[in-house]
Amino acid sequence: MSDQPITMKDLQTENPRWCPGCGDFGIIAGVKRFLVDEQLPPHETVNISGIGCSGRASFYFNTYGVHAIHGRAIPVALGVALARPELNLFIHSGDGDALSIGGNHLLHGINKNFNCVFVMYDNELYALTKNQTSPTTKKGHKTNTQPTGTYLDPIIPMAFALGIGASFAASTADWMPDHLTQTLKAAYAHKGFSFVHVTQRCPHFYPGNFDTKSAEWFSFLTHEKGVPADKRLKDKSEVIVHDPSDRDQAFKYAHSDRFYFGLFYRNPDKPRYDEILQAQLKNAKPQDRSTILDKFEI
Ligand SMILES: Cc1ncc(C[n+]2csc(CCOP(=O)(O)OP(=O)(O)O)c2C)c(N)n1
Ligand code: SF4
Ligand SMILES: [Mg+2]
Repeated sequence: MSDQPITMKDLQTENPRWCPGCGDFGIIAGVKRFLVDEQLPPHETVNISGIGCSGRASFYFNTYGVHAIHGRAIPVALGVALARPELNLFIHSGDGDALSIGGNHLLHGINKNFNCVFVMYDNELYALTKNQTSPTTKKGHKTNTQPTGTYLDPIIPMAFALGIGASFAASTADWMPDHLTQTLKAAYAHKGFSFVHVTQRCPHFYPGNFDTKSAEWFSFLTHEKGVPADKRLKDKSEVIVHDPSDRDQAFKYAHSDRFYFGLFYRNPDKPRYDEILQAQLKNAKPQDRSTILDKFEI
């Protein structure tokens, strides 16, 4: 601990083992930029990840962290949120990690609404296991598990999050550092489970999936209580004012074929499991263990 301001250098670790041009670099840089902007101390910050290329994220922050098992970052994070609510908690999870093996945990994490920033790295495939179909792979896209083309329409992560009742749901992309950091700022300011979907490039297995040179295929959702449009791209793409309390409209944007980046929805009033439990613990009277257990004697 020192009185010096926290810098990007303080958060650096070994060099990430990701391919050149991987969008994961942009995402962790955005999270680090946010930590520096907010001066969140590394010893009070925890980054928890699942498994995948994206799962390696927790290695690359000089903070506390857990590289959990596949799909299980959320229950590990819930433990941290309950035991150490004062810590700044970030979860990193890929599209496969979050929506396949971890789908069950994601739905309960969203429903429990415990306080964390959940960052979903969506490159629309399983990258670490070498180009396999994931729940977000586009229909018809050829992968190593469905070489004639992916059979089903993809699950839409934003529609899933809104459908489960997310109290905060926003979307951004790895190549928009300004927008990414602003989105994280809004996510962190929200108290509850902040679902942040990040469109992520995987140049190794899916080159050209997202056209980062043009801005015509997406729109920014902005509002005075939302996330401002990206500084660099706002004049090159459509900017729409969207009230983040309007869940019906948020669903319409989520279900559109067009991409929308920004704050879709926020509900500051959704009850929080962690808060409820903390309050109960605070008021609980100590009881003798055998008195409790004896009640269950048959
Ligand atoms: C229990 C378990 N099942 C399967 C795997 C194999 N596995 C490792 S990563 C992965 C998918 C990762 O995809 P995603 O979450 O999209 O991450 P990405 O690599 O694309 O960042 C799978 C199936 C595993 N490690 N553990
Ligand atoms: S395989 Fe794709 S997601 Fe994995 S490190 Fe390489 S570019 Fe990134
Ligand atoms: Mg993936």
